[in-house]
Formats: sequence, C-alpha cells, structure tokens
Amino acid sequence: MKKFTCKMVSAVLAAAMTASVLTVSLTAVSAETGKVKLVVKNDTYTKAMGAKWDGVLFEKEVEITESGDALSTVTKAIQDAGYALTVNDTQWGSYIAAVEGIAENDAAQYSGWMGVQNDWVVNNNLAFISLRDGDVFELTYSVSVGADIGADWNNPTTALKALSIEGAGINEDFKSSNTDYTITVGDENKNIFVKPTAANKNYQVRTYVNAYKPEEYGYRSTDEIEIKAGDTLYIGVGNAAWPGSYPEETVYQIHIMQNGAQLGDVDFNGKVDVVDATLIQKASIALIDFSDTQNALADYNQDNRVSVLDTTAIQRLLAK
Ligand SMILES: [Ca+2]
Ligand SMILES: [Ca+2]
Repeated sequence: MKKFTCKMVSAVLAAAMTASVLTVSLTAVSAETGKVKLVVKNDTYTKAMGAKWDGVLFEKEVEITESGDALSTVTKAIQDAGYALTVNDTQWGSYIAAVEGIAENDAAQYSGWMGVQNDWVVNNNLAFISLRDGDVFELTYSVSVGADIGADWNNPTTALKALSIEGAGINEDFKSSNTDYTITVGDENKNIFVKPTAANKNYQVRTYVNAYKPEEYGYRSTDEIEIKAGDTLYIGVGNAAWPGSYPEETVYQIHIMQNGAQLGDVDFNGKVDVVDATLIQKASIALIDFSDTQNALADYNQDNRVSVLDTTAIQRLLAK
C-alpha cells in the first residue's frame, strides 16, 4: 500500500513538473462545452484592512471557453463584465495577479488570488484546471496562502469537517471520526444532494453511488442523486489518484435504509433474503466490514455476535 502511494505521489509530482514547463498554449485540459457558476470574491482582505473592496464582486453563470480551462474562462468572464484585470505571464505560465484594484502581495507577502473548484482549492496553474459543465468555480483572495480559505497544509487530515444532505436526513449526528451513517427512506425513490465539507480543502471530495470508483469524477454537491433503499453512498476524501492528495484517503459510507429496518436486513432493502445471509457470512469471516448498524442487524439469533449461526438461522427461515 505504501509503495503504491509513493508511486502515485511521484506520478503526480512528475505531472506537475511537466505542466510547469509547458506554456499556456500547450495545455492538455480537455475542452468541454457548458457553463460554470463563477464567483469572484474577497472575504479575507477587508476594507478595514485597506482593501479597495470586499465581499462578492461577481457571481454569474458563464460559458466555459473553447480551451476548457479555468484561466481563460475566468479571465474572459471578468473582462466581459468590465472589471480591471491583470494577468502576469511567467516562464511557468500565466496567472491572475490583480482583480479590480486588489493585487497579489497587497494584504501581506504571498497574499493573492486563488482558484477553488467545487470547494477544492486547486493546486495548479488555473490554465491546467479543466472545467466541467455545472462546476462551481471561485476566484478568491487569500491573505495566508490558502489557510484562511480552508486549505491548511498544517492540517494533513483527509476527514470531513461537515456533511449535510439536502432532501433527506442523516439518522446519526455527524462526527469527523465516524465514517458510517444511515438515511431512512420509504418505498419511493428520493432525490438528494450530498454536500460534504473537507476539513482541509487541499483535498478533493467526491461522492459515488453503490461502488467506490475513484477513477471516475463521481457526484459533486451540485449534482442531484436518486437513491432508494439498499443503496450505499460512498464519499471519498483525498484519494491518492486525485490532484493534490498525498496522505491516506478517508471514505465515508451512508447506507440507505428502508423505513422500519428489520433484523437480518443488512443491505437495508426492506427484505431479508439470501443476499443478506451471504453478506453476513462474509462479514463473519472478515471478508467484508459491517458498520455498527449492520452489525446490530446481522445478529439474527441475538447471541451478541455475528457468526455463521446467524447465516444459518436466516437460511432456515428462507427454506420454510
Ligand atoms: Ca435485505
Ligand atoms: Ca448472532
């Protein structure tokens, strides 16, 4: 596992180094048509501190430019809106140095403009950040190289700081250290939005349904998800294959339970059958891990342990 992680880190570093010697015109970002919600704001360097303006300067849906990257899309939108903009060209590429009279180093040394894509503080030149239709992209001023906007390198944890679900309620109180949750639903499918907040926004957060597939984009907090009893949501934080992520990832699970979950129904789909018996058998020999809720439901014969006896008891019931 360690070796794999090191390999991934090298690959990411190599990619970043390659990226830094390319010029902007050679960006490899994939062109995608569509719109992003662009927000340009300064919540960190206040007027009281001497800033020309603070708060939200600009919030609008804008078209993704043909090259598909964040730099060209953001600069075009700011210029189209008539605001003053300074883009500096360097040997490492171009970057946004000033917006409407607020420039890098104005608030403090190394203060400046940073990009935030879907709540992730981007770790690369904006010219190398691909935008996707439906993204929320913020250009935001940071006084302390990201720490004041939630990207704190002194906090190397891939936990979530908060988790809210729009359209359904989580049964348990959220705690960063607890990775297992349940949502109770009726017979109907439900449409929800999963809105996680990383403890450290240097790490990406992605949500998946029924299979954890970090190689895919997954769902953003702005993507609607249709759920039904028996589904499981996986929320990954800081997977090693994603940009900016080096430590061990954390994966949270939310099991969607049928209202009135019954003993034995460990996949929460409202019935006890051979699927549950098989899952309990696997858990009893540590092939899979159950959450606390699943362990409680798995103890079918109520002898305070999950074992093959529970599987047998369910099979006996099914045979009748
Ligand atoms: Ca079941
Ligand atoms: Ca038992």
